[in-house]
Amino acid sequence: MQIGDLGRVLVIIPTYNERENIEPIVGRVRRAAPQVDVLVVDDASPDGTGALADALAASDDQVKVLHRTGKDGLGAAYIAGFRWAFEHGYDVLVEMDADGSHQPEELGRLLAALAEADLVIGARWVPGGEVRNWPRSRAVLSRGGNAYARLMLNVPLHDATGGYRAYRATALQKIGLDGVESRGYCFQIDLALRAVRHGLRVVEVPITFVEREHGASKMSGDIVAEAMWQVTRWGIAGRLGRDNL
Ligand SMILES: Nc1nc2c(ncn2[C@@H]2O[C@H](COP(=O)(O)OP(=O)(O)O)[C@@H](O)[C@H]2O)c(=O)[nH]1
Ligand SMILES: [Mg+2]
Repeated sequence: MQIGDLGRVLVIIPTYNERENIEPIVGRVRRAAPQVDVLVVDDASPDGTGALADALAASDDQVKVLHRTGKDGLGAAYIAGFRWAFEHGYDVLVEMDADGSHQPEELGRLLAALAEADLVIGARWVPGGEVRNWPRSRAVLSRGGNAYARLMLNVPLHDATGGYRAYRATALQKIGLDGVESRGYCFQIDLALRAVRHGLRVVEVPITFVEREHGASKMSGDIVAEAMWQVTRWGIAGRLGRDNL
């Protein structure tokens, strides 16, 4: 559905074992932004999240579900969701976690900022941004990771790992998704870097990130290692003038 001049907006929610969260999050999006459609991208969650999403879709035309065959990482799930959105003619693609960390009530502010941008990142580590209920270790990891990415990649961003975002479809088409190989959370850094390198307008808007109350985080050592390794690689390639992102 149309929002102002932005066109048709789709909120993409990737899920893996989010049984307790899926209904509340979809409900909150539908209430906070009734014009916006929702696509749940489920990686065959063993806990039955996919079936719950199907039930929501059955009673609401504005909710859709994309089922994938197995757990394949956040980046891969988003790319599948983006391609679905292109096929279905959406103009704005929003990334949102299922666990309530990204508050649907803040979506209006992200979309408003998109009037003057190609990519809006909901940012925690900017003035006005906030994180609730994170252990100190997780905050240190996120701040440290962002500081490292900013330094290595020379991008003017404070939350390149942030996953609450709004993209113009044209921006993603310009970036091109075919060469994106990041599977885990470094997907977010990857796309932010590509957006900056392509000369797109990237804007950070402060958000309040609220740690999940139900279910478990899928963050792992492998995901952190992939991100560290990739940022280092891109950083060195960039300094040598060889990052063809
Ligand atoms: N489809 C899909 N979703 C995933 C995968 N890994 C994580 N997610 C979802 O991505 C979002 C963020 O993951 P979460 O575990 O909350 O990470 P954290 O917030 O960094 O601790 C949640 O909605 C997860 O269900 C995956 O491999 N496939
Ligand atoms: Mg989370």
